[in-house]
Amino acid sequence: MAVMAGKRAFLELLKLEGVDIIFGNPGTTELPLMDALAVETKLRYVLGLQEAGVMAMADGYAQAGQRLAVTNFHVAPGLGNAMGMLYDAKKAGSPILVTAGQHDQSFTFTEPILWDELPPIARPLVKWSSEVRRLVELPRAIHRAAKTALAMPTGPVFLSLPGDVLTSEADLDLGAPTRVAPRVRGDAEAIERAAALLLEARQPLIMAGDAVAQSRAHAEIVAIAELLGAPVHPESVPNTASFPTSHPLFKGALTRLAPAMRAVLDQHDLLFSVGGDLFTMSLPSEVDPMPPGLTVVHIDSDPWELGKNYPAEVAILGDLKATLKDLLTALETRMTAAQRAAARARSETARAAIAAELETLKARARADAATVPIKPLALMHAIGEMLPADAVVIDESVSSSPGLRQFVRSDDPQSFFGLRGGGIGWGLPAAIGAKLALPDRPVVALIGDGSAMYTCQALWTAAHDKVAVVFLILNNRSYRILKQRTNAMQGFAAQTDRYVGMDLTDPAIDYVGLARSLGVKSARATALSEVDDLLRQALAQGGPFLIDIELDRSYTPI
Ligand SMILES: Cc1ncc(C[n+]2csc(CCOP(=O)(O)OP(=O)(O)O)c2C)c(N)n1
Ligand SMILES: [Mg+2]
Repeated sequence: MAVMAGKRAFLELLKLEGVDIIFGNPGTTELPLMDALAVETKLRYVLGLQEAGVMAMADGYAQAGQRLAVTNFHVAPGLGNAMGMLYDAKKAGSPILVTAGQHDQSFTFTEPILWDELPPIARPLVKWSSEVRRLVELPRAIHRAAKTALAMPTGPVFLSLPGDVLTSEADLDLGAPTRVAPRVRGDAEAIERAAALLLEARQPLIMAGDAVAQSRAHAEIVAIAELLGAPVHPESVPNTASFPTSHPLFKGALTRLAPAMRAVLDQHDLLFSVGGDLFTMSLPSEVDPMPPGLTVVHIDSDPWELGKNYPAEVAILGDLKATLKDLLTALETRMTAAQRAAARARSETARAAIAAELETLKARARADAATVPIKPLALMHAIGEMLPADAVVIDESVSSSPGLRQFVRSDDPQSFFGLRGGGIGWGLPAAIGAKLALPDRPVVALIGDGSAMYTCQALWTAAHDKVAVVFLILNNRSYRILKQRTNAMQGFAAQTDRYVGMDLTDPAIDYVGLARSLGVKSARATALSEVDDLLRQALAQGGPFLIDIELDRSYTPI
């Protein structure tokens, strides 16, 4: 026990929980904390100039580092600004302790400026939302929050910190962290049933979800895919490297539109979802993506996802790595010689089909390699050729994404992070967080021009904190995806060629000037050869760098 002020106790508790960065944007209610930070040597405060960017930086840090991230915001408006990116963090299951300062409790009943109840604002998007009312509760609150954020399924939590809790003093026992041991093995009997079904299937398909990368289960899922001779798609909104993309059974991204998904699934008699969400789609459709009678086997670390939309013949709750290991043993034990032979033949057919598809895609990309303005597919191919093997890609490429997963190697679990929630503006700051978590790896962010503008203030943080991310702005001077989708409606916009609210022109945004004004070096590329030169230069020079890539604007056909 020691007499301590709340502001110091908060920092000590975070350090006990292994935290080394607070991402924040301060106001008067956070001033006690900022005062404590003035004499703090181990915890770093990373300032973001708008809370949405702060939240996404923390998200990138939490996901890439697979560790607890902490944010600190200023009362209701600060938390409000962060909510869109908190939604993305929730969908990605990012372990983040979100905190916000609150007015002194003696003062709140008068409804001071900036005041509102905070826990109800955060509550829909977090696993636990509360307010610390007395300093003596602070240790328990912080430890509970950290444990909860990191326990499976991981996700953000929220604590409101009234000013008087931070300024008062008390004799405190700081307690100690708890970590829930994560390697929970799935039900043994269910694993046997799953193995039997997988071995009976003639055309199994594996859908690899984010939980694979989060549980570091690459070796296990690869062994199972190879044993079954099954092709592997990432889940429909993939935000991690859930399967090594250079593996010959990796079939590339699925389209998030129901008819396309159905066309893929119609070719299979069993869907094995390995931590994959069935399904996150973009638009409603008359067509159900799930063929009737398709057998579903699903393993997930999140019970909510099991049988959420479609019944699973076998549903297993467990850590992916631990459970897949057991499943692999069950498969190997049960597999007959005839099943092995069938799997080998299936594997050869699948590998040949995937290689042919990849070759066709590459040929299309190569054919456009010299075209100006740059075609997105040609750009993705070129980026795939240029990136160093240890690169970490942050993906918010929106309509420019086709080909990305096939062309860009992301073979290890920390090599790729994409937008899970769909709230754009995530990628630019998330890349800064990812680089802070993985300082020894090159981090390259692929960001749509529209998306970049939601959180472009984060460029200043990259400059200020010398975070060497390479930002590639995929600049088609439009919300191209919205044009594509409006055009597909075949309504007035398609007839008149007028797309209201989707052109980022008059004036065109000067991303090079924008980056420079925020202290980030930058240059424009209009041909692939320039992208190549600039990317090499950017990766070599050791600080943040933005390349504004002028892309083809055409949006038809979808
Ligand atoms: C926070 C938020 N606001 C609005 C949208 C709707 N929206 C989805 S994609 C998009 C445009 C993206 O433009 P850009 O980043 O330039 O990518 P492009 O479509 O041109 O490839 C918009 C506005 C969203 N998803 N999230
Ligand atoms: Mg755009």
